[in-house]
Amino acid sequence: MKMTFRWYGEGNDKIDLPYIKQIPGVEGIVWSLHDMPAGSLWSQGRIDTEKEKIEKAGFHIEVVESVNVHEDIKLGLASRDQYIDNYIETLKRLSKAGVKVVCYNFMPVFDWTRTELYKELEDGSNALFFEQSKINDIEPIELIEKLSKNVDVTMPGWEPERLSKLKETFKLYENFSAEQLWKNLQYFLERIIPTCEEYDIKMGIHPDDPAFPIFGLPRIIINKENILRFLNLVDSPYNGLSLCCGSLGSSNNDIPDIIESVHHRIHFMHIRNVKRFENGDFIESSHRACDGSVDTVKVIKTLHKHNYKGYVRPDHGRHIWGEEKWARPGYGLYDRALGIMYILGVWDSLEPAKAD
Ligand code: DNO
Repeated sequence: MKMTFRWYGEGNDKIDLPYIKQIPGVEGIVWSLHDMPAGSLWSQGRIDTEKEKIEKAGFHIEVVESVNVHEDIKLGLASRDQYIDNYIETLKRLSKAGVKVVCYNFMPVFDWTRTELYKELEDGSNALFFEQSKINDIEPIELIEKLSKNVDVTMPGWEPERLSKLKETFKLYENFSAEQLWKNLQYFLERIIPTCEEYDIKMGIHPDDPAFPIFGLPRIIINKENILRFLNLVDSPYNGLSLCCGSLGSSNNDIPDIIESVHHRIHFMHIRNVKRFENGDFIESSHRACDGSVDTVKVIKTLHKHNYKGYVRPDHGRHIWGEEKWARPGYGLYDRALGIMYILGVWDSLEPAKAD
């Protein structure tokens, strides 16, 4: 496996690349042009500047997370083709720059959703938290306003252009079924995958987070059955997965079992842990298997068993040692660095012993 670390870019992430360089084993930066609205065409100049910056710091740029999918594509509106054309051209440009894997999601309206960003844990750290009862009686915009009060960065899925149209977007999703979403996903894949094959760029869909419907919106990349259905929509190795243990772990999924079935189509792994409670709430925990509901050791063992050669990154975790004062919610430096050491520790223990 190839270890990577997600970085939000200069001026948009308080963690500096030289600090990331000090984490053992990190070879690549997972990046994006975070200011590009979904559906826009990325300029080759911007891509190349980012590439230069990251490579100069000693990392590869082979994984992009995310190239966001325009809402009209998810909704299947007539205007979708122009956005798909832009998507295809962006993929070609990324491939020319050396990108190998693109992570994206197909969640209506929102990206990942939580009800609290800094829930205190017993050990004095804090973490992202999802409280089922809170989601049931709050309007989406109210939730975002409440959460963004103490956050001075734009969070994925909460981009101003998305939020300004939230009401209209929700209207478009009225009476919109999961089957329609499947159909629109298939249309999108049938259009982009031939380019991916030609330009050798692998697509990895990210599961829905949380992995169940919220605010009455359908969510489809949520369990093994649906993941298998997804892979058959276009049966090409280029149509693959960014398998996120935390997202799938937010509901009762057997992730090692999913990996057993689909390891050959996983291009990117997000290895992290969440602790699920009986009432449907969940909280991000340390990466350690015994701290959460995901058996991260078994996840790593299963990948190792199948000689997984794809990309991996740690994810979320807690905010520790006071870093919530400056780090992006869910994207601190310390717990993700500890997560990497845990993942590599388990992985290395499975490798042949060092010769004396
Ligand atoms: C959450 C992330 C997601 C992910 C997107 C992929 O922390 O894993 O925001 O980047 O869903 O498009």
